[in-house]
Amino acid sequence: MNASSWAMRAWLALRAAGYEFDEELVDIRKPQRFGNLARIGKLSPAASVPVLDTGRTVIYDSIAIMEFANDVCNGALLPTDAEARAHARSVAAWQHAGLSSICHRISFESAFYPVKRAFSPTERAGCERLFSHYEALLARYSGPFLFGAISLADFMHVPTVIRLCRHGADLTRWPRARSWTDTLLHHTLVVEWMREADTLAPVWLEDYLPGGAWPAAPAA
Ligand SMILES: N[C@@H](CCC(=O)N[C@@H](CS)C(=O)NCC(=O)O)C(=O)O
Repeated sequence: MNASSWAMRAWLALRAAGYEFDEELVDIRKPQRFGNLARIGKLSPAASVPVLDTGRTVIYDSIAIMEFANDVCNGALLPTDAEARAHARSVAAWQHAGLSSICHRISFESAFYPVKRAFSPTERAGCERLFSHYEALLARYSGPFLFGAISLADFMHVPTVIRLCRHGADLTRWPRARSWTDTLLHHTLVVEWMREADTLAPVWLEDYLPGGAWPAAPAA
């Protein structure tokens, strides 16, 4: 729960859809990661988490699980207008297909570190690009979520918001995005996940600090 942003996204969408499922936590810390993912590989060709087994079908990618969540609640998690829906899917796909390269060393795992480092200039520029985009979406669709009502696009971006906000991202220039991040971070499902994730031992990633030295990190 403090290591897989993909699992969190799928979980948020399924819970928001009211889909009932049993959870099985998979420990993806090394070295047990390899054996545990090999076990997942027996039911899913991707051998990754998250994976949803409906009893009839194994759905093994977060975006497919999220689309399934939207389907089981009759499309309530995407806009009704076809163009807005395609736009929301673009925002979700952007995250899924590569947005994690923005501030990639500020990983989801690092959101749970007791000491945070400051953003580098490149990371600060990445945050600006991202928050300007959120601000524009919130202006276009009038908030309070990216496409008006809460949608898969918001759930897809929750872990990114968490990792950047927990590193003290300054949102003063983007008031709509600031209020959106506040709303998201206080969403009952996000609070439920984070409450448990915050109790777990942090998963240290060596590339968090330049040179990999830990824990002598400067406070952010
Ligand atoms: N595209 C996949 C990515 C899932 C993914 O990368 N999960 C990681 C854990 S956060 C994993 O299980 N990786 C397997 C591995 O490293 O072999 C999805 O969206 O579900």
